[in-house]
Amino acid sequence: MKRLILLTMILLLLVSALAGCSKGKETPTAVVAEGGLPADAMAIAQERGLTPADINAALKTFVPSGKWDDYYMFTSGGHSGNLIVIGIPSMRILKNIAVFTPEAWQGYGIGDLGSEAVLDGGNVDDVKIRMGDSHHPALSETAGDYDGQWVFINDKASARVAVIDLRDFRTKQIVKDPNIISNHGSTFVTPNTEYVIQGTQYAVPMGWEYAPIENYKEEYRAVITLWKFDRDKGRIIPEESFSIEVPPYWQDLCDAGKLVSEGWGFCNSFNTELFTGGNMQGNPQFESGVSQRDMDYLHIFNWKKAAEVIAAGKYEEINGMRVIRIPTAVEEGILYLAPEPKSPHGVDVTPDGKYIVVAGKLDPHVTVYAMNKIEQAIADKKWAPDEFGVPVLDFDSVMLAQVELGLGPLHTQFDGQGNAYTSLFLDSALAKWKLGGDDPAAYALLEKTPVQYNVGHIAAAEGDTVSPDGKYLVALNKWALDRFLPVGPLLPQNLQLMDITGSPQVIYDMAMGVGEPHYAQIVKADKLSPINVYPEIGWDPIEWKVSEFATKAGEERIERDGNQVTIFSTSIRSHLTPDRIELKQGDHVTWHITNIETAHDAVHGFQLGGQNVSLSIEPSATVSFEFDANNSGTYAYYCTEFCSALHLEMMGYMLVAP
Ligand code: K7E
Ligand code: CUA
Repeated sequence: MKRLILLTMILLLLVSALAGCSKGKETPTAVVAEGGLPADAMAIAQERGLTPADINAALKTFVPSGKWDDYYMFTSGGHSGNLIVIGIPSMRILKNIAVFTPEAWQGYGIGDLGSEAVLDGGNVDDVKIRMGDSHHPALSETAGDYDGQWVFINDKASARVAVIDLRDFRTKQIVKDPNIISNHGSTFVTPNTEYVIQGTQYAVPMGWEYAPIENYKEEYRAVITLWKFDRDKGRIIPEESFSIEVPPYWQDLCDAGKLVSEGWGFCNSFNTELFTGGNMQGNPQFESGVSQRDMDYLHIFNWKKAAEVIAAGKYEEINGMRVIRIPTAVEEGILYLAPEPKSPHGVDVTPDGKYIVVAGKLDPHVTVYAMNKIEQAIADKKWAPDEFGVPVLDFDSVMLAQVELGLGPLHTQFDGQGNAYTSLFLDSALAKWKLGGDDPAAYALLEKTPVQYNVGHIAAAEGDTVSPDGKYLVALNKWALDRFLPVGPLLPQNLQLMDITGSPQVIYDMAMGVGEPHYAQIVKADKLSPINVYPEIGWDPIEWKVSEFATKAGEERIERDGNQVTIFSTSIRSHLTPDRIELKQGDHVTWHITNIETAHDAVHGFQLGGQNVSLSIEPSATVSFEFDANNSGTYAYYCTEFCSALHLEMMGYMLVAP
């Protein structure tokens, strides 16, 4: 065993030395050549009980101090309502981007008026929603490839979609679908980010109006919404967006077609039984009530045609959203269904856009549909209507292949080398299988790799593009059990990094104690070009222009108009100006702070004791907040980022006279 370890070490060091040759001066080459095998390496491996496989994994994932990762992974934070940025292969958390839930470090939704306005965009009726259940991030694409400019994510709980700008990794917009109360098949972008796709989860009457549950079939509906994205504005434009009404099946995941299937979108569904619960009224539980039929329906929709139908005015405006009703969608050839085995969960389009892979939770197979077969079946009118008049395409005419993988197949990813990978929730395994093109007999299961445990989504490097990278895949596991030091009954998630260059192998377990990741996307790091400092002093990060409240050094002031007080402040290492604020009880205060620094990383934070305010004032940004000085007293405000040796002195007094 010892000799095996030693041999592996030498081999690996040689390999890494050789690999280093091409990279120029600061490579391990010199170190290894001059010093040979580090004398203590063996001892360390022995002392820590590392196997050759462990050493291998360590060398593959270790990113030395000061070096950067090769990929960014954007993973949903689930019911933390956030989006988490992780470096691959190190699996270091780089940022937890606040999206649907306020977060104090980023000064998001805790006083800052810019982010409060973003959050207010997602309010439901008169309820200020300050949480979310984020599921599926989608990076913006150009020609079916991630372009590194924007990322979108949905909130399942309240049917909302957020826009995050990758110049500064901040949430810029939240929109609320006016007709549904929960979504799930979102977000997925069309190949040039013309639209952000959002599908309903649980059907409700349009606008979630009240209607007796007995009227489910007649009154409850779902929609597939195509949110129009304007790249120049960096915003979703609700007035240019539209929905396609669909039957009240519970739509689940969606994906956009690409290349040969560009213009089409796909969403699967369950509860085609139209079951409505009632376990206290003697009915079965939901879980069995929605799983009675052998087949549910894959929804196949043509968003390009739908956009033309909208332009031709064939829609109804419902709660401010243009909606193509079911009969119009059928008449115009926008909407079709295809049977899919038992309660499917994931639907994923292959990189070439030719095949659509559906995985059924209660069926051990993945089912592969071919786009050319779908188009042929539509042309040949091989269909029969469902009970809502939507054409259901003949299963055998559109289905190309079924591959038995194991128990609980959920989600599928691709490596760009002809292989597909599907998560097996019940088996706690990753199945690697071969895509067979147009030949059904060529599809085959290759191997299964255990993961720990109960894997949900998986994400492969550049996995949803027209040209996946292969190399890495991350298993986003739902259970962690015994994998980490115990931290009480609420456990971290286990994100497992896998090397998929050969036989898939787990090379890193990452505990993520932030929120349940559902889906993630992994993008080449060099595709992003984030800024270090906002472009001009006084920048409004949300409006992306100089704020009208920008304050220059020397222009700091306190203005009073009756009981309306406006404060124009600046921050610079190591003082806040003004550092003394005199108020009267009952004043309404609007306070603008400009960070007049342009230095990289010279962030100042701001908290005001006794008020619910936490700001992050990044270099050159202007941030505003307001409050009522209802209580007299003496308060301290200070910078919360340890920005300099004299950071503790970066404070001020706010006096509120009775
Ligand atoms: Cu958790 Cu895509 Cu919402 Cu599957 S979803 S696991
Ligand atoms: Cu600014 Cu501490």
